[in-house]
Amino acid sequence: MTTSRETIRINEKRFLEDFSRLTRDGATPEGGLNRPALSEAHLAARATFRNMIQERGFSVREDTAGNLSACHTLPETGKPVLLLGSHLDSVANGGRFDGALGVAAAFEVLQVMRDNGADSEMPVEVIDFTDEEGTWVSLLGSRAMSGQLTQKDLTNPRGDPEAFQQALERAGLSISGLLDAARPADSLQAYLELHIEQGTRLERSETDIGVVTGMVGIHMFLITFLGQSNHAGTTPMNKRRDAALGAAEFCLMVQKTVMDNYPDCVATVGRMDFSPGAFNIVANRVTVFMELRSEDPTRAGALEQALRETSLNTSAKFGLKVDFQHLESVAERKMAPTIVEHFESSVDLLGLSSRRLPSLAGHDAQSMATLCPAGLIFVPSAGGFSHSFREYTPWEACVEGANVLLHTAMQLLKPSE
Ligand code: HGY
Ligand code: MN
Ligand code: MN
Repeated sequence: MTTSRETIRINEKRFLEDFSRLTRDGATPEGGLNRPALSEAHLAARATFRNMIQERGFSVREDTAGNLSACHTLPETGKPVLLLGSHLDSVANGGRFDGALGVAAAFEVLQVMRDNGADSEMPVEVIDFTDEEGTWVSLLGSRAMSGQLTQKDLTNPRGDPEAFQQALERAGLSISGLLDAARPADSLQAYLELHIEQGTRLERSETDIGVVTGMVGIHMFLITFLGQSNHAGTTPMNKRRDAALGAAEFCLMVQKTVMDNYPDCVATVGRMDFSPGAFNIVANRVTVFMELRSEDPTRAGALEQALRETSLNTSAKFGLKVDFQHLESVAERKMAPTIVEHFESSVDLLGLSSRRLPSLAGHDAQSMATLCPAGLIFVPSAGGFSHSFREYTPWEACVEGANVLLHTAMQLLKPSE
């Protein structure tokens, strides 16, 4: 016999309206989002969320890491809080669904629970974490909240400490505030997140929901090739110490090394900075931004070592020097088995299909897993596209995901019999 609780569903119209409102700031003509953390567009999106929180009669909370939340009751009730959320920041020229869907779904869950008479003491908080995408530092806000952020993480953010300081000031934040944002573990009951899969496994297997078992570790490096700048016209080709050649060959070797020997890992060069950076000057300095990912820290370490050796061989070949600097790492994490099971029982209640899978993307749930039981569900990504304006998830799939989030939150909040 279905109880009335089991028939509760999200308000689809309000959910769509809220999602549309949360994806207006920084919208791109192609239909994506361009609001890297602490940019004007991102701060506008936060102001929009803050207004929505106040309009709907919830309390606004912002911690010293800039994490912005809607609280049903202020955390002073002393009860451990059930935290739901994701992130409103995007990558440069990213998609509409990465992060924003999770914040909108969590906000809808908060509202529909209140609509259905959840008592005023219901300790539920909906959060937008700062800089999940690592425009400055990966999972910045959730690592700050979980007390994992160190001074070292903040010394050379993406190689541009000055720009980081300006961004912090723009947002009214500070390094000391970031390092002071940790929450006590006993203040949280659990953390739940809904996110797009950003891959094709769900779509290919025609599965409604992905229940995430864990996330890969992510390791970021700056590899700088150092040569000698010289005239592009008068310097013979065989007399050059051209940093561009070392960087280019290294980039190709990253791909070859992984595909030949580390098929269980991925590695990416997403940016190269040339200096002096002019048509008519042989580059004397090229910085390669490289990251590698693996579920297994030992494999990640072995791949790093292999690429360090490769960088030395490549630089020697072109008469260069090389500096291989570890920038930061996000550790691989497992999700709480109890939360996995709660998600799966919600999937069953809703008559949906699900499969357990690891996440090859990083998520705030990865940080939160060190503080409290954390869980993450995926909804399918059309064609697997993400970090691109092509990112898309059919709306009915978003609604299904939000209902799974809702019923899992209700299970966790249900007073124990
Ligand atoms: O990079 C990632 O895996 C995530 O989208 N921040
Ligand atoms: Mn994301
Ligand atoms: Mn992302």
